[in-house]
Amino acid sequence: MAPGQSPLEVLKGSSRFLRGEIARELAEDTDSFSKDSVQLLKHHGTYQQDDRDARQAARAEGRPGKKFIMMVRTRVPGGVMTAEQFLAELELADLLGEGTIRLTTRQSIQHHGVPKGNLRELIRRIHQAGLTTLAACGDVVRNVMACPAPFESPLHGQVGELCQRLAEHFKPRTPAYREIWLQDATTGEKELVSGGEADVEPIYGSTYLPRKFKIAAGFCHDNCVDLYTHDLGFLAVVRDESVVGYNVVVGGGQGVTPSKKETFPALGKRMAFVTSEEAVEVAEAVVSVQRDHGNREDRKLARLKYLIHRWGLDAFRSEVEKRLGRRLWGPWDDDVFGFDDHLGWHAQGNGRWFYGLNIENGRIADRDPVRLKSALTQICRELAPGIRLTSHQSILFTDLDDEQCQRLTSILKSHYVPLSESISNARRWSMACVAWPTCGLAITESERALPGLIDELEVELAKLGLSSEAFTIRMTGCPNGCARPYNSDIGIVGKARDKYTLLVGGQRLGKRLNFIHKEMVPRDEIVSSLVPLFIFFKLEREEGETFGDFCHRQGNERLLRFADDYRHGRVQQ
Ligand code: SRM
Ligand code: SF4
Repeated sequence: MAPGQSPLEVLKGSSRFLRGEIARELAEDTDSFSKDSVQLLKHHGTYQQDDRDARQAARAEGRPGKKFIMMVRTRVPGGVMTAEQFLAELELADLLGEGTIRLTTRQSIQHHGVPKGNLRELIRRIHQAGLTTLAACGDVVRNVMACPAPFESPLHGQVGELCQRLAEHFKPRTPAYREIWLQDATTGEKELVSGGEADVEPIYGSTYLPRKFKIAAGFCHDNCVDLYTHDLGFLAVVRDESVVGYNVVVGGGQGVTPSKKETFPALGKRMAFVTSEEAVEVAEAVVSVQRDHGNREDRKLARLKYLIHRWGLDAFRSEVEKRLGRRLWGPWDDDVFGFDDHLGWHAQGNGRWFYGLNIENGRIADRDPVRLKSALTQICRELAPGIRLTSHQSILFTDLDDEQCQRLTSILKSHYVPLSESISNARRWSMACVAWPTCGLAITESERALPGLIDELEVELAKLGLSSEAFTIRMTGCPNGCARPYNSDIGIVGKARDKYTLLVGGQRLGKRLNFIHKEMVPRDEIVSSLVPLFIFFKLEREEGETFGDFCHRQGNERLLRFADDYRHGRVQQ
């Protein structure tokens, strides 16, 4: 191990391809894992957390200590699943988790509150359902995203197929996963043994990547995967209803560490055009440059965006070309120009229909009176539709015939689930990350706070006659950016206890970063801070201008000045 490498690099390198002491600690009758195992476990798709509500309550009663729980993430490439698989996840939540599941911003599924003693059984059963948690987290290529819309079109077929090829190509090869989680169940062996498959990671090597790595494939007319926020994006170039190749976009990322000045959110840069046949080979070349040159000393500066920032795009592309042994074409002019959340009813093009149901912040639970989990369970059991998860934490039910369409609506209604077409635009286009109480990095509430803020905002927008405006609101409990708040029309980012940074000026299209409007806004002043901006928008917008575009055109100085005038009664409406 070269000097100056971070302790995690040493740990990965000596872990025997992610085995470490996980198997031994799993067999122990304890409620938690050692620090080293916690790090390695991420690559197996699970995080050790502690229930921060329970910790606070215990402290209040003078009982220090943590209530350890595990989060388990299933990776679902392109969000494509069967009803049977989805049903399995729902049932496992009751059996081995805390009774809810959560759809993520990357088309995956999370269980929370899993006791250590249930972990192995949960992962084993997820595998039995034909799914996996391997590489859902950790320093590897994470869940590969693609537009989930099931249209019967060659375009969607081609992009979906690339997504699956990429996911398969970058899947870790370590036998550790099978040994630790599956082996005794599948072979009857009592002891967890190593061996069998060879210990080889052809792409990753023994230290895997310097950091997480995110890939998406999407369309110009529909950037629903938020392509510019990824380390690597494949933007389909379409001619005559067929994908002729992809513009390759590199170096996007959202996370920021305020205490580390060198960190920043970045949009990906357009690097090259590749044919469909070349795409996986080029992806491997890009990943290998990051593997060999990404920062392994400081994890806060280890994402691909920092390597590209350090080298410049030209030097980065040259290194990729060197590995490919040929020059790459420059990107074509094609770029994103549309965005679809796929909610509501759509004809698939084969006589069937799909319905996109908005799941507020991705949480699937039964909460009086809305029995969402029961409704989805019944839909899967009775109608067995195809399932697709969206990058907006929502779900599509696919392949429905006319009769099933009616039945689906009636099941949702009888469980008091709000239909996508009945919710406000503000709610429909919003996302919040998990944050409190499970996320150990959360500074503020997010998932539990956003619904209430939207309630308030809906009232204000209705008063202004702006309810039909469509803009993205994305909230996170810390600056890591898990709900992608830095390119949305409105970003609300946890900064200090119950205080948020308010950002504006991004766009639904996802091709522009927003800017900080105000720092340290208390939660109960977020909506009142937005109201003057919406009034300004109403008074001075140009025809067809969106809220984000308006804020961008005005700039923060003018926004602040107007807000000040409004507060001092100097604005006539
Ligand atoms: Fe994330 C860490 C949840 C998408 C940037 N993210 C975490 C952890 C695991 C906290 C931790 O490290 O202890 C969170 C677990 C919370 C919990 O209790 O479940 C967490 N991230 C999530 C999810 C579940 C948010 C959601 O509400 O859906 C998303 C799971 C995606 C998936 O299925 O794979 C999720 N995270 C994202 C995204 C959005 C995306 O990928 O499209 C980002 C911004 C894009 C990016 O990566 O730049 C994101 N998460 C981070 C970061 C900052 C990374 C950085 O480069 O600085 C962290 C912290 C870290 O890695 O050290 C983080
Ligand atoms: Fe946790 Fe921060 Fe990610 Fe929210 S943005 S889930 S608080 S790491």
